[in-house]
Amino acid sequence: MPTVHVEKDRCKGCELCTRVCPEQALGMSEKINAKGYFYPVAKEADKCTGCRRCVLMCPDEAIQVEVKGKRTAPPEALTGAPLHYCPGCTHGVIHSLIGDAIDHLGIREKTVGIAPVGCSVLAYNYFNVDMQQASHGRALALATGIKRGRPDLAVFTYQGDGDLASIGMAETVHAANRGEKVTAIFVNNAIYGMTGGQMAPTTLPGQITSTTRAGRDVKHAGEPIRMVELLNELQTPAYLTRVSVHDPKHILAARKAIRKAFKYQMDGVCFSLVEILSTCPTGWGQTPHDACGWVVDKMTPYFPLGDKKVPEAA
Ligand SMILES: Cc1ncc(C[n+]2csc(CCOP(=O)(O)OP(=O)(O)O)c2C)c(N)n1
Repeated sequence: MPTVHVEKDRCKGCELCTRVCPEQALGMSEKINAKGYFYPVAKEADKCTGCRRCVLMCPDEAIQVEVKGKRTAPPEALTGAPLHYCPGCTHGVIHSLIGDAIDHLGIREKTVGIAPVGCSVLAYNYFNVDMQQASHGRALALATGIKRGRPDLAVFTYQGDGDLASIGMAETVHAANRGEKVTAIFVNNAIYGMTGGQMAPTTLPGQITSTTRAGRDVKHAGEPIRMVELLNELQTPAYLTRVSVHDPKHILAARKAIRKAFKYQMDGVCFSLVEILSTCPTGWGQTPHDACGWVVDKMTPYFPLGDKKVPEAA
């Protein structure tokens, strides 16, 4: 019978695991953990089929599943340091997917990541690869220098929408236009998370933020920027795709896209940008579960999922 292992003190009680369990095998604890959160317990353990949806959905690497003596494990390309993100924030899911891609391609020893300024400013603590810290918006300029100096390395940037699409817009467009052979992981949560939930270039029309109390007014603030579509206008070959991590099925699709993006780079094929729709339950003022629903209902109509550009060599 499959066994669910919960590292209870890593859990922040977001309940995303219990929500995605198709058998309702998981429930929440009666007691709190060392951080003060309720954590998942296998209340109906015999119902678990070992599907691993809870493992995929956990943003804190707090759950592993064992089936026939084989236990899932967090990627080696992650350090295992507890993540500082808010409960239910899907930055952690995206970290796991990048770690998975690095492990999958066996490139841990030659990968360099660039941490941004934003909620993921501490990403250098979480990836078990060489990391650099760029000033706000400059990650792709730094990535360009590293990759040109050492073309044998796998270089990726990890950037929020404020970082990549606002202050770093020029760096992004020019790195893509030059066809730098690096991988940009673009986390679109439609808000400036770190600084208190202000409007970002990707904030949706009518979306309430701390600086748009009556909702984004496109007459004054313009329409949200669709980065994948904007970069698709460039002639340079690239891999441009948009994915989401609001449920296990989409997490698997995102995993595929991130693996591909790193593979294109290692094959010297092209610049790649994977835009990932991500939640900000704190900034949006929603529960983690509702935030995942908001991605589907509000974000995906404006930011359609799927490949926008795939290189010919692919
Ligand atoms: C040059 C500069 N300008 C502004 C800031 C303030 N600042 C820090 S993070 C941030 C926005 C981060 O938002 P985003 O990139 O969307 O990432 P998130 O926090 O949502 O993950 C801003 C404006 C800064 N640190 N440096």
